[in-house]
Amino acid sequence: NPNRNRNVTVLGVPMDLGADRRGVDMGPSAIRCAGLERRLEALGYQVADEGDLLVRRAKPQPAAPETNLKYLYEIVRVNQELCERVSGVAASGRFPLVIGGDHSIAIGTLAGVSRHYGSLGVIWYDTHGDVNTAETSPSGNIHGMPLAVALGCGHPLLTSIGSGKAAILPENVVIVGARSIDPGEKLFLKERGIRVFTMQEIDRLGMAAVMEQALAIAAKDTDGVHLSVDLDALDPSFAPGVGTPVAGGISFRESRLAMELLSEADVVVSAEFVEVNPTLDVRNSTAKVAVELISSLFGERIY
Ligand code: NNH
Ligand code: MN
Ligand code: MN
Ligand code: MN
Repeated sequence: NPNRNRNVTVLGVPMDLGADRRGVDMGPSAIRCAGLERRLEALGYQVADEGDLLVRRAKPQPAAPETNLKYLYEIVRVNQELCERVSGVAASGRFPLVIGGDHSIAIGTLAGVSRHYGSLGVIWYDTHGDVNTAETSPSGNIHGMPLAVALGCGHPLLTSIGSGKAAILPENVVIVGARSIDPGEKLFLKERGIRVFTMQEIDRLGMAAVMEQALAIAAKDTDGVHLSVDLDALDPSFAPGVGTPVAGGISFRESRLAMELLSEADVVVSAEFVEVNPTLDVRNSTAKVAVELISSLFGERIY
């Protein structure tokens, strides 16, 4: 059976303070409604859904003083709690599956998971680089920053979550599906030599070859791989319910293949699926896609 760890703990994080569009806080509910627990149980997993973390519904706040970071303090508070929760799940030997919520929650997930691995690889499946800092961000939205924070760069209140040292190293990180990278992000990624698989490479090489290379990087000399799936990596025709859709994305078939290849590789030790926004969705189709992809990641096969 593809996933060695048969015990999965689901944590929902109804966070929408890191994104510009409200409503992504309903993502965890939509993913549960699409049958997450039932599907994992049908695959033989023991699933413990621990429900949602509390996210305080802040009224629009000005950015934190002397920064442009929107809702910084509540995002810090929630990610500190998420870090402890994820760390507890990993410590108990269970697989942490985090459902969002906007991508700012990856800060807490990675801080928590990385405590338990000397060296953790990351596959960041996203349209965007998410390596902005206060200096480069065009929006001040923290969901555009979590990968930078995990690499140790960003506001000190964010980078000090968890151990206070960087959760991951640039040589163990890959981005898959990129088609919208801000100018400052390009510099950040190039300076650190982070491998970015753009849509062009997925088109030229095919998803199978891209995932093979991505795995070679993320799993090389690491003790495990964290998978971070931003549903906006998929083309908006397959995943319309996201806050920042960008045309020319990954297909559903390619995404399922990617998850199946990850399942076969048997190196993923934690995962998050984020940015499902039911207020922008069509009949919960994006949440359903998330559940299909999670099922493939956990070993579901057509035949
Ligand atoms: N790069 C933009 C920003 O930082 C958009 C980020 N939006 C995302 N990231 N959905 O995955 O504001
Ligand atoms: Mn049950
Ligand atoms: Mn994105
Ligand atoms: Mn993202």
